[in-house]
Amino acid sequence: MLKQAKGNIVILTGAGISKESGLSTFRDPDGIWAEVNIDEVATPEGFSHNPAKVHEFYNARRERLLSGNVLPNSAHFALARLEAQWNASVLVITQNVDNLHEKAGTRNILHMHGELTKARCTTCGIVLIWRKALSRNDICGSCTSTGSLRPHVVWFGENPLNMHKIQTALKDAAVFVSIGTSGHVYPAASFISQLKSQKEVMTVELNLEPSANAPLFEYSTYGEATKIVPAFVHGLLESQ
Ligand code: BV8
Repeated sequence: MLKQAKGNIVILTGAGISKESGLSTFRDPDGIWAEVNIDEVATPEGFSHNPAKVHEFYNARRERLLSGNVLPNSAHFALARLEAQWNASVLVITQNVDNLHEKAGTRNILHMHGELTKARCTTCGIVLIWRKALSRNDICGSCTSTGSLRPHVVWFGENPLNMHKIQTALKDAAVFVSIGTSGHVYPAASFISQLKSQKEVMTVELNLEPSANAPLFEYSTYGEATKIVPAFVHGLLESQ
């Protein structure tokens, strides 16, 4: 399979790639949505109904991410190595709001669901680096309004970020690799069907178990990301 791989690589990642770094996934039995109600913490309605509850949910995740105990794993490092050594472009499109791809060295990355380490002002729209707890008492450093800062995260019913750049990259992709995602959340879950109707694109799923979109992928390997992703990247780099 890897012999034929050449050209631009687009990689979609989900929570599964960060699981072995100690971050929970969403839909696994021990996932986040087993603990909290999606509608209460990951929708604009939930935020307007009880902003303190939503701030608490994201503050706990931000604190965990920045605690020093959550580090990139060998799958994140393998993708950074691929970007550095592949003879065409490598773009990571991540659904994750953690910063582990960047901490592993990935530079060419698009977060489509936002970032835990950023806050956005609902008054002036500015996006700020934010590494501490966020609450209604915080003041926007740009327009000085109080209580208008929210997590810079995309909730259900909100438009994902960077969609124009994502569509452009998908059109130019020669290889599409989906890693650690269950294929339940749109529009990310629709990328594979879009690519199937496009020119020659090699499609690969690397996941712990078959995702909802598994039948649509040409190739697949199942196992833990820290094992199957470095092996896949090694095979790609050896084949070029
Ligand atoms: C939008 C907030 C319009 C950030 C999240 C009906 C049909 C189709 C669509 C819809 C519909 N009804 C509503 C919709 C739209 C909705 C949607 O898709 N709903 C679903 C539930 C049906 N989507 C939206 O609202 C999106 N916006 O559609 O706007 C639009 C459309 C097109 C263009 C422009 C505008 C907004 C979606 C974003 C919502 N925000 N979270 C946060 O708090 O983190 S979603 C949440 O799910 C996270 O962002 C997460 O990234 C995302 C996807 O989850 P996964 O990453 O896949 O995680 P999951 O736990 O599900 O799976 C983990 C996988 O890893 C598993 O397969 C597991 O086996 C594997 N794994 C586990 N361990 C390992 C492993 N793999 C390898 N190694 C391991 N060790």
